[in-house]
Amino acid sequence: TILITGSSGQIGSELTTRLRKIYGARHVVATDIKPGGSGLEQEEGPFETLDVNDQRALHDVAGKYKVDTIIHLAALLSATAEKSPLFAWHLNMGGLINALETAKELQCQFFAPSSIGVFGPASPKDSTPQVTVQRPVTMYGINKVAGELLCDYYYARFGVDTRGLRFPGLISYLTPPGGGTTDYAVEMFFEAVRSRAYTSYIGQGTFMDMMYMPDAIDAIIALMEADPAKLVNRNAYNVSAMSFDPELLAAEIRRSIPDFRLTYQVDPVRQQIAESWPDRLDITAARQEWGFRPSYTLERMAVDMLGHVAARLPVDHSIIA
Ligand code: VAH
Repeated sequence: TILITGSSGQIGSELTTRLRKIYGARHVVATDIKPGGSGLEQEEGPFETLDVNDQRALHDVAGKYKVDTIIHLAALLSATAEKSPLFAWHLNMGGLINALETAKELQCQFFAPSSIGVFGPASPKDSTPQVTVQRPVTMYGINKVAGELLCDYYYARFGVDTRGLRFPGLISYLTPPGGGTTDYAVEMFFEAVRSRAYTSYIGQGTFMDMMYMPDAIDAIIALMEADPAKLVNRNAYNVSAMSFDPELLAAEIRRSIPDFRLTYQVDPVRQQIAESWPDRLDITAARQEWGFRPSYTLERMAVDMLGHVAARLPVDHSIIA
């Protein structure tokens, strides 16, 4: 049985649905601090309201369902964490250590996402290596570097089978991202369909790694099912499917919505975060150690995204060429 924390978040809501399809709804326990679940789950399954900072509650829920796998997604993302750094430290680090302690006590396999946010200005920007300088300048990045080291420690010291992925910006049509820096890419798709115009808070020429949510979900499953003997970099693998700036994304959207207009109103805080991150990751280790291969390119993602967004928004669908 799998326990997911943060199951109503951007990754959690799609991962819960997918895992219930694969392993059976009753084998996937969704938990979130928000009561009642995301409402997106197609298959009903167990849900528990859970604050990951309450270790006793976390341990009790995990024991109640006899879980053997913990997927710990509950956290604050980069922009939100910069607004409340102390709260972010306590939630991101307190939640993680509680989840790791529970995994240790119940001998669970463990997954926690890391991020391109672990890299900072001193890291190589292009083809950022799997192993390189990690001196992030954001509270979120600090949390993710500490998180990677903690997960490696629980593996080396206590034998907890911890695995992680350094996610790029994730793009999905089901659940809006919550408080990230890469969220502009998701917003651009929705605004393109809604109003055929978008004002980007990230500046022209600011490249970041990105990936479509289906590829992110596939990567989590592939990593968790990978042969442990082959895993060297465990916490956490560079993964990415594409790299673009607002201009490139807008050009792709214009293939379907020719009169789409992009303007800029740069948000200095999120622009500074974005500029501290890599432009393009090297994903060799993930490919070599567990066969990571994303299937959505920017072109293919844009067509799929626009189709789904149009289907969800009350607009006349003829605007999609
Ligand atoms: C964020 N979407 O923007 C998250 C992610 C790499 C970006 O960590 O904070």
